[in-house]
Amino acid sequence: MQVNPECPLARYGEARHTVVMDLIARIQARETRAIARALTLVENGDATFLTALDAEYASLPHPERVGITGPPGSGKSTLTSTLISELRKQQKRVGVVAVDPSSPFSGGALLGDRLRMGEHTLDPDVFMRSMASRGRFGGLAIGSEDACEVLALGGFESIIVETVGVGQSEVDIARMADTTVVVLTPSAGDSVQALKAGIMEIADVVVINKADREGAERLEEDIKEGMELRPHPPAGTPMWQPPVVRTIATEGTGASELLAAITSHRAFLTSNRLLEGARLRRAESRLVDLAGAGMLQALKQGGRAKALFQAAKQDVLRGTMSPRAAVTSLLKQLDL
Ligand SMILES: Nc1nc2c(ncn2[C@@H]2O[C@H](COP(=O)(O)OP(=O)(O)OP(=O)(O)O)[C@@H](O)[C@H]2O)c(=O)[nH]1
Ligand SMILES: [Mg+2]
Repeated sequence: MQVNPECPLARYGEARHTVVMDLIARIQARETRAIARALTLVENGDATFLTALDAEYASLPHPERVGITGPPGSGKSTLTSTLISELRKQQKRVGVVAVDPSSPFSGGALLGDRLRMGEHTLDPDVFMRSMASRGRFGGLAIGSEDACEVLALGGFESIIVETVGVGQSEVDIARMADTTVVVLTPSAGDSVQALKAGIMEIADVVVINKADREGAERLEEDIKEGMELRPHPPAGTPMWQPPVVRTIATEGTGASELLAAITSHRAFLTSNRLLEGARLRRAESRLVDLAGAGMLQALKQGGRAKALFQAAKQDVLRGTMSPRAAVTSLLKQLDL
């Protein structure tokens, strides 16, 4: 392949350019191995690949995105597997990314998810991958968003992002989804914790999984009480009342109800023209994330920004400047 010198990839050299362009073409041809390879490159923040992915941005489809979050072990992966079965009944190709903000390595999670989603591993129209945040500037939210773009390029019509609920990270990832499903279980403490963590604020659909266990009734009452405390949207904005769905993921019970709840939330977004607003917020938070990551990289990588950063650190260390004043001065010197 001839390298066009105008192409932003040219600086990475001809061989690398060819490999990456070939990979992009194979993703578009829906080759599973190419998608897997691309997600490894995304995980490692591979600049050549990300530049090539960015070049496809204008033509990327916008598949529906569902976020599934909740406490560790609440049954998110098992539930995802049942949801995949429902989506497959509608002939949709499904891509799943399970992101684990708590662990720097994804090996264990991957193995576990293979077991839980095992029935789909041979289906060429289902792609599943666990991801960790290692080796990236800007962390998990950026990597997960890039992963979703790879899946969109690979022609998946439905994307599910599973995240463990451990704080800000799952709130970040919830912003990436059109519909966020919060999974709770009747085991003691879950609901209180979830309410405290503000997870209920991001829930479009609430699932009470492990409904075969005692306490589902009480949990539902707690959830409904908690929901009343949610902040109201500005007057005139249509209000969505998150449905509460009971499931037994290990048996597939409640899966079709869950998909129905997700579908009706999507219909609500569409009929009230809210999808565009959600995408605008997503674009904004992505720009903020990337600007932050870019800034960090610039400050650490070298050149003038790094020199100014080093000087600022010395000023703070000597006590001649407060950290805030040092940053203000730094931004001013960088014309920002
Ligand atoms: N009794 C019962 N067990 C369930 C149900 N759903 C899932 N489990 C079990 O709960 C355990 C955890 O399930 P996972 O699907 O891995 O949960 P997870 O939320 O994805 O876990 P992490 O990704 O590690 O946070 C497994 O042993 C499942 O078999 C359910 O409805 N009832
Ligand atoms: Mg899981």
